[in-house]
Amino acid sequence: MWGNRFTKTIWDIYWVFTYQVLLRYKVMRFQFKSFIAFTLFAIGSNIYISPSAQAANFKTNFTPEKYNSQKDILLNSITQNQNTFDNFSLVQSAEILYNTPITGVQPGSSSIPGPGNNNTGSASTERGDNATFPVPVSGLNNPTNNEIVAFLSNRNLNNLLDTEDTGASKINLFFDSSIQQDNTGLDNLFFWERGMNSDLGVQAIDSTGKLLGNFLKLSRNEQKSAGYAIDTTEIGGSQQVGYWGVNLSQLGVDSLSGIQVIAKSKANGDLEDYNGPDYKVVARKTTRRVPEPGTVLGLGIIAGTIGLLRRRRLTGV
Ligand SMILES: [Ca+2]
Ligand SMILES: [Ca+2]
Ligand SMILES: [Ca+2]
Ligand SMILES: [Ca+2]
Repeated sequence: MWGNRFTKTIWDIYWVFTYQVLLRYKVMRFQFKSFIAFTLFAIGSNIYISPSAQAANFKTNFTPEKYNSQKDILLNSITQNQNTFDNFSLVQSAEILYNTPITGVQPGSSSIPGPGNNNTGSASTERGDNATFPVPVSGLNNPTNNEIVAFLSNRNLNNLLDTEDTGASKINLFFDSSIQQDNTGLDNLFFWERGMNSDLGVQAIDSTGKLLGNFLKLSRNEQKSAGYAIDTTEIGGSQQVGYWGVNLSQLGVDSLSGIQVIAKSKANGDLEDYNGPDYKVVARKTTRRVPEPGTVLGLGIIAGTIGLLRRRRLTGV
């Protein structure tokens, strides 16, 4: 956090300096050297002062408390650092960029355990065995963008995406509002993964799907128990669900419109096996943006400098 503010201030000063240099360039060329030096310093501060990226704990508050792993488990709120909040942005649209296709479907094939079980493909829509569902699960059909949205745009933690162990996928998920960094110290993105046995790649995207910031691998080893288990259609028993909390600083961005979620697989030519992540994700809605001290300081410097330059021009100094 401190690094962000410091960097912002450095950049504010940098722009003021640039403005001054451009004004004076013709008469004071020697300043160009210090301009270059300060440019390098500003770039350096941006590169070397990176915010800390430590995974934080949170508690999933759900209904009913005495849940049934095959039925609806509704996300009520999240508690983190003694703050409980329920203002979530949910997935509003999706774009499948890649999803290993389902193959070898024959009469009698099924996506559920038992004879004829077909485990090909990658991400599919999934639900608890007796959970409600917005549309039927994709099963042995490749899922559509709209089906993915249907399963991720509600608070039912027993509506999710299931990825086959050797499947690979790359899907853009857009939230219903822009997610901004703020100074609450709370995470911005909250993921749950069935089985606590898979990894998930994440990167921020803008409203056009353009990649922003840095790629982040959420590791199965960093998952903590979310306090419930689910038994869904493609598995024969209940599995514990784990969670990850992600702050925008871990993704190297101040805001995002969505995320690209990535499952890697050696069968797809990737260097790693993510072991088919089975996940749900929500974002914390940004309700207010409080100016950070660094920004206020930086804006003050800009205003002061512009005022000074104006006065100098007026008085002919
Ligand atoms: Ca499947
Ligand atoms: Ca899993
Ligand atoms: Ca089942
Ligand atoms: Ca899986």
